[in-house]
Amino acid sequence: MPDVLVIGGATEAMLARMSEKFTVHKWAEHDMDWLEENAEKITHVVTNGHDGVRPEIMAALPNLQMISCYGVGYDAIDTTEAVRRGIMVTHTPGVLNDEVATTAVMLVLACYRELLRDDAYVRSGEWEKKGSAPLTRSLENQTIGILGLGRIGQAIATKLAPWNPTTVYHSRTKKDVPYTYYDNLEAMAADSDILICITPGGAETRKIVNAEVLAALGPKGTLINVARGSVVDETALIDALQSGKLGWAGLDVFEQEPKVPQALRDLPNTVLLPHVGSATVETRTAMANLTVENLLQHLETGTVATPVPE
Ligand code: NAP
Ligand code: 8YV
Repeated sequence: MPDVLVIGGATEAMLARMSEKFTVHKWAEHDMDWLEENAEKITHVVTNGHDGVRPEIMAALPNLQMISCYGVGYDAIDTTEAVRRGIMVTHTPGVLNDEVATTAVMLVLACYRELLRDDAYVRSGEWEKKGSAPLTRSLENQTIGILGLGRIGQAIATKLAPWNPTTVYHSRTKKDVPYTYYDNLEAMAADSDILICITPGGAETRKIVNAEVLAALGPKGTLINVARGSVVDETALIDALQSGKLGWAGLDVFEQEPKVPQALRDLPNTVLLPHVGSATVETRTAMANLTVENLLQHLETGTVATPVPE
């Protein structure tokens, strides 16, 4: 049987299906010494969007043919090197659009309607002592700027439509959609009440949401990040939230996951999630199935269902 190296969190169901066709090695149980001894036989890698494949691991595998990523974002995999070496890389586009969009909507609502503050108000007994909680903001008729109107960005726009927004977007290219296109992110932020980040991570989008973009979004503005932590300048974000230059932030992703700066945790105007955009049983099962199907199809036919565009 061929050998697959599993990096990161594959589910038991994934491991069981892979084991029918592969000898499975879990990276968590090994180290670089083991890898040197066993490198030649490993032809396939399964990983996730967070762990990717570290450059030294990819370099150590001379016969690597394929990397199957359990997630749509693959910024933690060096695709330039994969292309150079003829290594096929696959990911899981499409099957998680609705779930990640739901997470974005949940963060928007939690910020606008102060879900965490009001939940704490009930639990702490303040409601009984002080009476009604302070009023919140309505999500009706807001201008929503989407940074990255791809598969998930379009699902977010659709899911927010019942709140009657003016939807605008910035991406590299203009799309055939009924939303206004901005070729300048700062200009879009200035016109938006909510800025939702849903681009890929990586060098091209690194810190594109910078201090200027956050200032343009403004004291009444809300930043939502369900993309990658690298897309937002986290230091500038903390400064903007602390100083009141930015109103609220709902974040599913961070620069150094799972480390989240204490300053973000201390702020009352943040809602923080542990990178769970796609993390429901149903959606993770669909992602897991596609990850394993790509792996098995590559083994059996040399083709795959969902390669990365590169
Ligand atoms: P997609 O269909 O490829 O869409 C990506 C969008 O980003 C496209 O509209 C693209 O613009 C735009 N974009 C790329 N580079 C840009 C740049 N430099 N400036 C402005 N816009 C840029 O991808 P998707 O399936 O929607 O997924 C998007 C990302 O969401 C993933 O890569 C991943 O990082 C993140 N994600 C997060 C979670 C989570 O758990 N929080 C879950 C899933 C995905 P063009 O169309 O013009 O090229
Ligand atoms: C996963 C993601 O959390 O698909 C992505 O890009 O960020 C998430 O769906 C990630 O792949 C880890 O499994």
